[in-house]
Amino acid sequence: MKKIFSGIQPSGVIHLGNYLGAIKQWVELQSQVDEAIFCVVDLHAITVPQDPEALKRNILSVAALYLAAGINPEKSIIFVQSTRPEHAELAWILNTVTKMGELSRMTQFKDKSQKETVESASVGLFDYPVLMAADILLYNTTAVPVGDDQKQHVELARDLAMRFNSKYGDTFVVPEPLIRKESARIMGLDDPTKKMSKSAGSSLSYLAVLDDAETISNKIKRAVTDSGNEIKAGSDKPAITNLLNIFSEVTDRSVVEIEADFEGKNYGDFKNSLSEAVVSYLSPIQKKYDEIINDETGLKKILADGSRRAGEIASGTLVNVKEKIGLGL
Ligand code: ATP
Ligand code: LTN
Repeated sequence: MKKIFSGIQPSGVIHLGNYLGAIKQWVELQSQVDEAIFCVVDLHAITVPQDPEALKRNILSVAALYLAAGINPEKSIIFVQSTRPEHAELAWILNTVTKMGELSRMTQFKDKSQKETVESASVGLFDYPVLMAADILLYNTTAVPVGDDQKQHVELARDLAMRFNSKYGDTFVVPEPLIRKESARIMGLDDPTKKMSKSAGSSLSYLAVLDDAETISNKIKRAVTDSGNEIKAGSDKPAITNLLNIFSEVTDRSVVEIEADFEGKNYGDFKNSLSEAVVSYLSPIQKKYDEIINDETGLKKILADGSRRAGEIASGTLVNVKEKIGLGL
């Protein structure tokens, strides 16, 4: 049985990196597997400060985007993490088999706590990967489709599953990360050495999935380029390589074909075509998104149904886990 689970934090705008690195492959995968579960991980989002009103809006917005992208709620389960108590409960239990040293080595914690200091980072931020392991392990997940930056977290989930199994007997399925090479790491438009990110200092880093045509075209115009003027990918040309990758992803054509089209042309021509390609890729998604977000009752009904279906699986796992450990009466 193939079962996939993945999630995105409702902590701000969803950008093209999230979309191409995660959501795009979810849509393809949902029809190839036995079970697909996509979660809006709001408990993860609060590991850094969030405004309550904005968080509420962002939760619905991320869910609407899953649907607009083509996640089908009849095939897949879509739900909001905090509506299921099993996640926090299993995270607590997994905390007891997790080592401080393991969490100290997580690069996301190191990066994010550096923005403040380790002294003032929340314990939740430190514990973030354990909650993510709980998300994954509750659903007997076999594969976790994510971007490259989450590989280390999925490996921790594997280690915790194996450790628990050897301590208490076979309980958890050991999951694998599932990472698409082509779009594993979309880089920032303003700095091609850093991943495209919503929490980067500048909004020029990312193209948001909901950006309008003018914004997209302006951001692409201002995207940094490399020295020289050839439209060719290469390790010495990180900026143009990234733009070519994006072009390839949104048109489903190979980088080599696109390079051939732009032989002898300049960055200006290339950027104009790229803007058009991104706009025509995103506009049907944006149209669907508008319809879904304007039907809040319908959206909440889908999420309530997803939460109920998720609960049926998660509660079974948790009963089994507690039994193995000897918890309860
Ligand atoms: P932040 O920008 O605050 O670090 P984020 O943009 O990484 O957050 P997440 O909610 O942490 O957003 O990630 C959601 C999914 O998108 C994950 O599967 C992650 O691997 C993927 N992802 C995020 N950024 C990129 C990127 N630049 N390229 C490819 N995939 C990405
Ligand atoms: N940490 C992930 C979001 C996330 C997730 C998960 C992804 C939380 N729980 C479970 C896959 C499976 C991120 O994308 N930053």
